[in-house]
Amino acid sequence: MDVNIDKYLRQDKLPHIWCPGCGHGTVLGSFVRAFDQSGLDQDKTVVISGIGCSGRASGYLNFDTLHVTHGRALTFATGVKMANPELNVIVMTGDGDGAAIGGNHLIHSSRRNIDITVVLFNNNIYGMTGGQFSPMTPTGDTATTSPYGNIDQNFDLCELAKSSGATFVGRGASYQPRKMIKLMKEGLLHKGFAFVETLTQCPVNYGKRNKIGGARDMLKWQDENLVPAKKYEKMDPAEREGLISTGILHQVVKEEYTDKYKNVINTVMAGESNE
Ligand SMILES: Cc1ncc(C[n+]2csc(CCOP(=O)(O)OP(=O)(O)O)c2C)c(N)n1
Ligand code: SF4
Repeated sequence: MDVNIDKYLRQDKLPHIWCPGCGHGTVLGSFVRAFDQSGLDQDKTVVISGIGCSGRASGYLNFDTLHVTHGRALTFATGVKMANPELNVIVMTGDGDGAAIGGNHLIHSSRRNIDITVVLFNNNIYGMTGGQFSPMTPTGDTATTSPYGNIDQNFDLCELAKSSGATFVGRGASYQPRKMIKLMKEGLLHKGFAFVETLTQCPVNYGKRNKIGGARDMLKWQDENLVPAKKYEKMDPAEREGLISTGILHQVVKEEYTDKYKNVINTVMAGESNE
């Protein structure tokens, strides 16, 4: 059963600025459906984004939203969650916003296991500023800042979040919106730091430049290279070459940060001392 998404979108902010064929709309559409299925209260939810094509997502969403400085969505989100732990706090970020300038915040938010859900739009490039390489641009790929091929090694962001302490880690893709909705719903309902990477195509600044083609070819590429996590785990390393695992990649229960902080406040209020 589909959902009427109108109540989740600010109609006066439409039409959106995303290019025809961009995958960002699919990620946003998946998010509102996941949110609807989660049963969370729209009026007790804050969505925060940085700057970038991905950062526009908060502007289109009919929630309490903050559109903040480039790379700092997680720092603002941490402040909101610490000020009122009862709120559902969601961050929408790009691979440049969240993994380059904001990469440090991603590591430390994971480490704290603070109860925030991150949706990271990974289009392998800086879309909004015209196609500079990001930490997610694969080695050898072309960008305006790497006309002879990117010499950096790209991250596996899910591995980074997991090893930093995130307690929910998953990867979805614009080719598989139904799976992405399910994944995002699980991430929203998880208590602790939930990191959801979404693979989204930027045909304008990444696909064409790297000879993958337009939106259709980029989705076909996803179709040919995505593997469900359970199947991926059973494959030997040589078979995995070039393939990308999707679905829930990691989920554990661990004490959440604002709960720990509440304990500190209670200790202080009770006049107890550790000294
Ligand atoms: C402090 C600062 N540095 C750089 C910029 C310029 N800038 C705006 S958006 C952006 C990159 C956005 O890329 P990404 O986060 O991958 O999102 P996309 O546009 O690809 O969705 C940059 C570098 C800025 N606004 N502020
Ligand atoms: S530049 Fe790329 S990421 Fe930005 S709206 Fe266009 S297709 Fe999407």
